[in-house]
Amino acid sequence: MTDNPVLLRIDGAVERPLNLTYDDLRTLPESDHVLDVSRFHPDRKGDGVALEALLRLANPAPGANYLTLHAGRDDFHASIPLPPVRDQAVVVFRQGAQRLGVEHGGPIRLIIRDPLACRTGELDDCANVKYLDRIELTEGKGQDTRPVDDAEHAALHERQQGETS
Ligand SMILES: Nc1nc2c(c(=O)[nH]1)N[C@H]1C(S)=C(S)[C@@H](COP(=O)(O)O)O[C@H]1N2
Ligand SMILES: [Mo]
Repeated sequence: MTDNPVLLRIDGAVERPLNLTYDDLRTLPESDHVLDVSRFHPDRKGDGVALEALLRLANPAPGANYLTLHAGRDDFHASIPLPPVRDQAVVVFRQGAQRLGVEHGGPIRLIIRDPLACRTGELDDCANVKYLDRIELTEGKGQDTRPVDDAEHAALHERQQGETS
């Protein structure tokens, strides 16, 4: 199954952990799909599914109140409160009929429809995690490696040079 690997795992405080492949995402009901995230963010590309649709399948435990977004590729992690992000986030995985390229943060990227500016709150642009491979539900805040000050933030963006900025 090398051409259809697991791209995204949803685990932690959920009733039903999920291991999602490209085809699993692609074949979700049409009403779960969110087309063309450039409508929310002019510089960002792709089509996805509503985070809420995946959470509905995984069924978070009653006490789960944070969601930690993990990117193994560059060891980047953001932990954000669940209630405000639930109906705001889109899990982007394709661009039309193509898989989402790494230059757009693929194979999976989270996009918050209306993020705050960087480091102004929990649901900021820095939480739009690229190369997302795991969403972990927790009781209380989890791992978060987002930059905490201007210098760290500038250094991070410098390291990401060559990607979309
Ligand atoms: N995996 C991963 N996702 C990430 C980052 C990162 O360094 N690694 N940087 C974050 C930050 S600080 C910002 S502001 C946005 C930048 O997204 P862009 O490259 O599409 O502009 O991605 C966020 N997602
Ligand atoms: Mo950022």
